[in-house]
Amino acid sequence: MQQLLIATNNQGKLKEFRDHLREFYLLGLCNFDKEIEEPIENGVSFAENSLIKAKYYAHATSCLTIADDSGLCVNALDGRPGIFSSRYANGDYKQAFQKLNKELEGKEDRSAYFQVVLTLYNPQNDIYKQFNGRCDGKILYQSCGTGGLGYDPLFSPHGLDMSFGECSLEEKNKYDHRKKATDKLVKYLGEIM
Ligand code: ITT
Repeated sequence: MQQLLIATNNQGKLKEFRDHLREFYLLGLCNFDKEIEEPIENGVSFAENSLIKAKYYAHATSCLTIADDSGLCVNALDGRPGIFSSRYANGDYKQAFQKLNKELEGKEDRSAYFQVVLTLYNPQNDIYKQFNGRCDGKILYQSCGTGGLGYDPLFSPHGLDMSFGECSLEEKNKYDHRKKATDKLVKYLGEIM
């Protein structure tokens, strides 16, 4: 069974990856005895930050590694918070939802999308490959549900009449950006292995 390191400190993401990659033997950062310091994400795009994380953790662990960089892009805010989604919330999503709704006050366009770039990195030869996923939808006026991760209770994808925070993981997977990207990754691994 192919072993893969899922390099994230976000437990919600890790849970989703575990669901998407059931046919692989997955390691998390918690499987390593020594604590690995986090890399500095100073890229200017999802692709750059995703590569920074994957390369860093692949070399720190010598494992074939998957990392992602993802975020919520709001069209009326010129794509913000985007790559700063995690920092925009700073661990307090209740406050982030209020901040986002305040910024959207008076704006008719509430369309938004989740974007992810996933990087598979091989530390033996420094070869990597990236996979994209996107999920379009809208920002709700109030937080709905408590499930999912991050901005899920404030986001409803096109075609679903509820927020990601209200639906099951199985339902979220029908629309999810990370699921779309991991499906491409699984197809790629199937072709090369
Ligand atoms: P790692 O870097 O350790 O993976 P992180 O949470 O800092 O963890 P990112 O830098 O990729 O990860 O930040 C992505 C943020 O975007 C994340 O913290 C959430 O706030 C948000 N996000 C990404 N995917 C999401 C999803 O499916 N549902 C809700 N929010 C999501």
